[in-house]
Amino acid sequence: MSELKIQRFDASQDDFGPALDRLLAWESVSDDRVNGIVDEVLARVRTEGDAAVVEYSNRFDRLSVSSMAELELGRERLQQALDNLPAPQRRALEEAAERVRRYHERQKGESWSYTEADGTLLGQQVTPMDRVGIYVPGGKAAYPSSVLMNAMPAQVAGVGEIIMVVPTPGGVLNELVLASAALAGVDRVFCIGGAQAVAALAYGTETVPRVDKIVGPGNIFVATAKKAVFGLVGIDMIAGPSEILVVCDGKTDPDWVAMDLFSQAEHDEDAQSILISPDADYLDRVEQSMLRLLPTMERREIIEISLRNRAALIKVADLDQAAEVANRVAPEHLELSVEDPQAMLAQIRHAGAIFMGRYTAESLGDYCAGPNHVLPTSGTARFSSPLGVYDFQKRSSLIQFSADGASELGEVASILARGEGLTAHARSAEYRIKKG
Ligand code: HSO
Ligand code: ZN
Repeated sequence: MSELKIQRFDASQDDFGPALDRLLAWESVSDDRVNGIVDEVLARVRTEGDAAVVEYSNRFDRLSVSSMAELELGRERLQQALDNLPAPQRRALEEAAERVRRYHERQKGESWSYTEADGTLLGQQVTPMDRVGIYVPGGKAAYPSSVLMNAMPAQVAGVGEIIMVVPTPGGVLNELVLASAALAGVDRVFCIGGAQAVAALAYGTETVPRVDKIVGPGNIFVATAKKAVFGLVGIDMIAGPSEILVVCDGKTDPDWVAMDLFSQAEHDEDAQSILISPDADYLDRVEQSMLRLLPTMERREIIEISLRNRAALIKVADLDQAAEVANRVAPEHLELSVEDPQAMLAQIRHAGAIFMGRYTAESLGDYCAGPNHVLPTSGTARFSSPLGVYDFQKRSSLIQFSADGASELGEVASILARGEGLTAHARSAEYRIKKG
């Protein structure tokens, strides 16, 4: 364990740019074998419906069911899971759900309109989606907190029906996942997973209703299937491994920062943890903390591989340069572990979530602060945002002309339409121009 060496960089060195690019490089794997399997699964579920889903579930999840009905759990079963939770767990889950709900209520987009002087009304009508599907992974990445984070924004948006799919390898149900689904307003649960679950949601089967959008993380088969059905249905994002970037002025307890870095590293071997500081001694102290704390960690094997392969300690000249580097990384999670995080915030442009000040551990955000923990990864925070209520709402434009308005604007439309050679457009506008 003691030979664990974490990569070091100095932002003032000439080759820092390319070195940082190499550190951040992430190949989203998608090979021909996976594509072939997914294509076949999608095609069979599309044509054979329930029968194919049942067959794949029996094969991949080692089940022996004969109908889709056996793979469905209703609201009562979810409520039962919630009712049977130990009281402290139930209270914690309820508090988290309440905080997540309150935060997301603020994101609700509202319809708007305005009326022009001639009585013309223009606006935008916001409506929720009718039905969405939430994919919840099984096995080691079955996070009840992710059920809340994916379903609650849909519920707050007013989505008509929320369908959850979750694989149950060997038939084992995760009671906390079911309890979270009850709290987050999930309507129906199907114990199916993989590409066959994505296909069932996208195409619909005799039993699984077809949805308008599919959200939630999954393995490479799920991600490949989501990409393939995109267009027929909406999807959220294709998430890469988790990342954390901590900027520290050198005054936070090194054990705290070490554990914050571990908290992402323990997610999986490909997770990335980066610490940036203007204080080189501080980087040493955090590294010492990591070496000392690592043997005490339950998931030390995963943490060690993640740190060895993808972690970095970066020395910068000052906090201004730290902000520059952070913007280039555009991390999923950014901790500003500094004296005056508000002052530094003005320099931060790209990050999925920004955790401000020494007390703000990322893990609070993962579970219960309120904001969503489904965040853009792999630098995609440059152009995308956390999962939110807006992902489950859509907008329709509203246009209502008065007679005067149609007459006046008809001239403009007519000229532009004739310029495009579209005579029906022109005449349709011209009919409404007042004569004389
Ligand atoms: N940090 C993860 C979310 C999570 N953490 C779930 C614990 N449970 C998202 O990057
Ligand atoms: Zn986490």
